[in-house]
Amino acid sequence: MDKIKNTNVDEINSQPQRKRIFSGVQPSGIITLGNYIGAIKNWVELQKDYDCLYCVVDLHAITVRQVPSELRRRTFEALALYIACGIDPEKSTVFVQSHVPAHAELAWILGCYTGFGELSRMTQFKDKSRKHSDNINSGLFTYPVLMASDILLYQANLVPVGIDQKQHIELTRDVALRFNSVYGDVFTIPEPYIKETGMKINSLTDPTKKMSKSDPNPSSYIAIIESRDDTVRKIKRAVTDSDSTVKYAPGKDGINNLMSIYSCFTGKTFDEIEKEFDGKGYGDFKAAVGETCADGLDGIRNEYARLIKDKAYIESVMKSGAEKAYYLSRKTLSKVYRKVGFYNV
Ligand code: ATP
Ligand code: LTN
Repeated sequence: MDKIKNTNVDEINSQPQRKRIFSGVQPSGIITLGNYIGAIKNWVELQKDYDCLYCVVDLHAITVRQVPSELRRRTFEALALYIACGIDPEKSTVFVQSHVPAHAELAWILGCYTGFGELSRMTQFKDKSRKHSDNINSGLFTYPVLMASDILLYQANLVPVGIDQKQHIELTRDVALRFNSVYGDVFTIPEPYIKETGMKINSLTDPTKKMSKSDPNPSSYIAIIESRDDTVRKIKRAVTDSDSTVKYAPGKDGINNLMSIYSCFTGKTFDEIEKEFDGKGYGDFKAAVGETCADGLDGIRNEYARLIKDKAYIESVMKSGAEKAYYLSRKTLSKVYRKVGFYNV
């Protein structure tokens, strides 16, 4: 059995048991406004009331072919960006998935409790298989099992994500319930945490599709760390319909999307936004959304520019995060090993 490294175990054990949160983003591209609004912004708010683990899920990222040097760089940048967005490594555990071997170990076991049929129904698998028809690998198929392992390993109660991940969390619950029904109460059954506004930010070039960091067209997304000018310009050019009244309505995907973005930064309701832009055209509205969005990201961008130069600090966060996560993960994994009947010496 592995030994616990430098982690201050007493400190971890003495912390009062708060409800636990786990979430992650893949270092598969530059983190977008969709990732920020749908996930990371909520992570920041949840830190004050929960015991949070936030992970850069690099094992998931290789389900799609990655350039190794870019994956390494993006992993580092993603972790720096978590901190720049307001994740406080003193409060939350921030780490890289491949630094904690139990994720892959538990995934093997849970794979033996997950149906082929269940995995075949996952819409993300179907979408990604269509997009990467030259590389439909088994990791892409079992991706949700690894995600279930991430969550169940830490006995997470809540998982803050965008709406696209809801199906994976439902599968996680099903697998955990199945495992528990055989072996007793091993896993906490997690709930998704999905905010109504911002749960799906759409592409700026095709507003019927989700904004995605692996989209080959950079005009389709706002990267959190791009320049202010790029943000304002991309929003100005965002695809909208031929109408000109700022109104949230079915079929007006482009405007609905910009209204959601505006609402997330200003806290205004759709009614309030409609009133604010009554009698004004799309041009005025897009300019306001662009400026508001750029203003909202300014602080993160400045902090990121400072942090990214501090390699020693980012690596120290990675290391201590991995040590804490390692300790917690071992607790669950050794229980699972015992329950399924693995021989222990
Ligand atoms: P990829 O393009 O590589 O599939 P992605 O941009 O879709 O990546 P993920 O790493 O899969 O991002 O997702 C990280 C988190 O961000 C998840 O909680 C996911 O639900 C959320 N998220 C991703 N895109 C959006 C979006 N457009 N709107 C809201 N939430 C999103
Ligand atoms: N599959 C998620 C990323 C992810 C995740 C997780 C999110 C991997 N493991 C655990 C929450 C909890 C995605 O957004 N594609």
